Parts: sequence; structure tokens; C-alpha cells
Amino acid sequence: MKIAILGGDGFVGWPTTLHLSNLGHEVHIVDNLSRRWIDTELGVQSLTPMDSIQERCRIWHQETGRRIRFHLLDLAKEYERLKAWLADETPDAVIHFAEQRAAPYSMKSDRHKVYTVNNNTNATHNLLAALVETGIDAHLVHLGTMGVYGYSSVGAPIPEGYLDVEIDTPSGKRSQEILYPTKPGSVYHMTKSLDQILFQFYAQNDGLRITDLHQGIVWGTHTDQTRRHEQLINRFDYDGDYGTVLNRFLIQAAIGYPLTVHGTGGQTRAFIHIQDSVRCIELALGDAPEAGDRVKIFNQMTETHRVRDLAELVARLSGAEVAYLPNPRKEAAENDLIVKNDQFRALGLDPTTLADGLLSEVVEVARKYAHRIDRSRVPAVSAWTKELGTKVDHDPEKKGLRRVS
Ligand code: NAD
Ligand code: USQ
Repeated sequence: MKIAILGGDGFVGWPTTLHLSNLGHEVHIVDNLSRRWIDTELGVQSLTPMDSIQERCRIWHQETGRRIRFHLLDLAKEYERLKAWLADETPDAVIHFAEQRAAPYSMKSDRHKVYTVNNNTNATHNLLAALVETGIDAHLVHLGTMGVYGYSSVGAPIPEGYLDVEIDTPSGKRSQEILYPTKPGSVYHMTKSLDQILFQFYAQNDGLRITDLHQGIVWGTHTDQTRRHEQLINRFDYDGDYGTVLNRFLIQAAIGYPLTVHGTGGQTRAFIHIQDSVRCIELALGDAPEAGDRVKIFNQMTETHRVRDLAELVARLSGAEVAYLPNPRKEAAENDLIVKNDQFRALGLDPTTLADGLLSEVVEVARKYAHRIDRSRVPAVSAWTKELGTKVDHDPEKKGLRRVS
């Protein structure tokens, strides 16, 4: 297949690119490199040293003889170029990762909220409009999030996107299938909820073939392909905005930094290892909907964990301290989470779990590159409300704040 990977320079996009190229597909990356610019804005860098995207593609070619093409294009701002590119290249599938994906970054300030909504909503809508206009019959696979469902404990498993409801009508009860109600917890997660509606409309109105993957928190760093050469290494975010919880705990353990649990750590979240994430995308590509079908929605996660249990697990493995900090986010202090992931299991996904020894692999990577870590960038300082931001200090290394379990 000829596959366009929008956002292919990112944390999930790059290993997906290599995985699909390795399987023999013709892969094209489209990216505006905004994620690299955001690192500059925030004054942080990936834990792992990343080469330019052109150099990464050159190394892959040298290693495997396979070519990956890179195209510098902003999906949100360059509609006409995007349309022309799709018309010229006519990919069989388009994988859409190209959005601003950090909840804390999206809540940093009004400017960051506006940027995240403009970037994500325009990127998705421009892509949909261009697919219709060019008339190419590409399967669109979007990386959505488990976070669209929200984190209230409903006591029932979260289905894969759709919910059957019964409505009382004057002529009796009628059943209807609806999109599972959204309850986003950040401006970023809200944009993913908006994406869902855009997909629903374009699938029903124009017959676009769309798969939306509601992914949990991705952890780990290496995949089989990024291990092949030092310069193919994946990015690894550890800072308070882009670092996600388990990867943060693992690098914190590696550098002797207290594990930064927000609040009581009672938040339960869905997780998936990066190797499984790329495999799921491969499986979704092979299971495309037909024109006229509803949007196909998968829950792309393999296990759920409570944040404090993860911290305790990492502390046991590494001897790290655990710091319970004031929570900069507005979120439920405690929630349960049961998620259905039957579709990927039926397609053959064999989950990699936390127990598979990969936790120590991340700690080793972090130890190797520990000299690149700026400890002052570890605290999560983006607050969901002004009140949460000004009242508390989130740095566990500051004297008097640390409460160790
Ligand atoms: P990332 O920030 O590392 O990568 C996103 C890539 O998209 C970057 O290379 C960025 O430069 C590019 N991009 C952003 N806006 C663009 C635009 N307007 N035009 C062109 N390129 C643009 O993010 P990631 O962690 O790889 O996540 C990829 C996708 O998966 C995101 O959509 C995210 O919402 C979703 N997701 C990620 C996780 C996770 O834990 N990382 C979990 C669930 C879902
Ligand atoms: N948390 C801590 N300590 C930390 C960092 C986070 O306790 O140092 C807590 C947060 O308060 C939150 C939970 O851990 O309760 C998860 O936070 P996170 O930053 O790991 O994940 P989140 O903000 O939800 O976002 C990440 C990705 C996003 C993706 C989402 C999937 O950045 O792109 O959509 O995971 S999900 O969480 O399933 O919605």
C-alpha cells in the first residue's frame, strides 16, 4: 500500500512509519515539525537525541534499502498544498497523527488553548475536505484518545465508540445507537471529541472510509525497528507538559527524582506499549470499513492502572521515593475504568504488559541519556485553572513540600 503518515516525525508516528515501511509499504511522512518547535518554545528536549527527520530517513534507507519520503507541510494552514499533495500522490491510506497532543500544553494559557483548537480542528477538517474534493478513495485512520470518554466511574465497561440506548417515545420504547457521550477533561481532549463529530459527518455524507483509534497512554520508547540503529531512536518526552505519566515515573526513577503523583494518585487510566500501538495501526489498516459504513472505532489500549499503583510498582523496582503532590489538573481524584478492546484482540493483538520486563528497558534508556535531562523541567506546572496554578507549588524537590509515602 501507499501510505501517508501525517505527523510521522512524532513519538508514535516515527515508529509507525518504520513498522509499516518494514512491512514493505511505500511510506510518506507529512509533518510541519511543530513538535520540534514546541520543544524550543518550552526550552526542553527529548531525553533521547533525535536527528533531523531527513537524517532519520537516510539512516533507514542505509539500513534497509527502503525509502521513506518526507514532506514539510502544515495541515492546518496549507489547505491548497495539502489538497494538491493528495491529488498528486493518491495514497491508499492516510494515518493522521498530526495534532497537538499534550493536555497540559493545551491548558497552559489562553494562547495555548487557541493554538490547540485551531491546529487540531483545522488539521482534521482540512484533511476531510481535501479527501472529498480530490475524490481519492483512501482509508483514513485517525489517532484519537480514550480521554474522549471522560473518567467518571460508570461501573460498566466502556464500549468501542458506540452505545445502544432506549428512548421513550409516544409509540413506545425505540432503540438507537449513539456515539458514546464525550466528557473531555482538557482543551486537547476536547479537540479529539470535536474530531469524532467531523468524522461522523463525513462518513455519512460523503462515504469516507474512516477508522478512529481511541488510544490510551502510550508508554515505552523502543520498537523492533527503532532498536536497529542508534540514529533511528524514538523521541522520549519527560517534561511536565509532554511527558506522560508512566514514562515520567521511569525517568524520574532513573535520575533519583521523587515520583510525581498528582493528588492521591487514584486516577485510573488506560495504557498501551509503543510496540503494540504500531501493531494496532497495522491491524486497523487491514480491516478498513467500506464506503457508507459508520466510522469504525477501536479502543486501542491493553491494560488499565491506577496512577499510585504505577508509582508504587516503579518505586519497588527502583527504590525511588514517591511524592504525592497537589494536582495541577481538574480531574476526578479517584475513578475506576473498565474498557472493552475485543476488536483488536479478535484481529490478533497479543498485548505487551507492564510485567514483560520493558519497564527496566526504559529506565536503562533514561540512565544512558540522563545527562540530557534538565531537572527543572520535570515538575508539571501547567494548571487547569488560575487558582490551581497560583495556590500550589508542584516541585517535589523544593524543601518542605515533599510528602513521601
Ligand atoms: P507528537 O506530538 O509526538 O507527534 C505529533 C506530530 O504531528 C509531530 O511530529 C508534529 O510536528 C505533527 N503535527 C502537529 N500539528 C501538525 C500540523 N498542523 N501539520 C503537520 N504536522 C503536524 O504526538 P504523539 O505522541 O506521536 O501522538 C500522535 C497522535 O496520537 C496524536 O494525535 C495524539 O493525540 C494521539 N495519542 C497519543 C498518545 C500518547 O500517549 N502519546 C495517546 C493517545 C493518543
Ligand atoms: N499524572 C501524575 N503525575 C505526572 C503526570 C501525570 O500523577 O507526573 C497523572 C495525571 O494527573 C493524569 C494521569 O496521570 O491523571 C495521566 O496523565 P498523562 O499526562 O500521562 O496523560 P494525558 O494527559 O491523559 O494524555 C496522554 C497523551 C494524550 C493521550 C492521552 C490518552 O499525552 O495525547 O490522548 O494520554 S488518555 O489518557 O487515555 O486520554
